[in-house]
Amino acid sequence: MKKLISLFAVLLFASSFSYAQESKVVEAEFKISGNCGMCKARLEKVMKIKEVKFAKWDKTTKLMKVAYLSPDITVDSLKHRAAEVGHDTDKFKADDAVYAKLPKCCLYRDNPTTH
Ligand SMILES: [Cu+2]
Repeated sequence: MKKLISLFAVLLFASSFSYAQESKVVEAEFKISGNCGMCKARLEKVMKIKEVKFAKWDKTTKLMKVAYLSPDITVDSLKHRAAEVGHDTDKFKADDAVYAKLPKCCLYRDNPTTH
């Protein structure tokens, strides 16, 4: 019985903790390397998850503007998503193999352009 009560106490504590961390939409802006409209489409597509309410990347400034649910996800997790499809960020670099498979116009490391 004692064990059961302490189990309940733990559960109660855990649930009150999750109540305290209510999700809210926060905005952020961060740089992602890229070149063109195809990069834009790729980057905005990879940000399309339910925790992201808004995502827009500017090919001239290279800035990604997002509105996302915090603390459900983090900016770092979004930077990671960008790196996974071949785009470098300050935090995560894309795999060379993934980068090499990008269309020629998107190869921002070798030929930075904005067209
Ligand atoms: Cu591109």
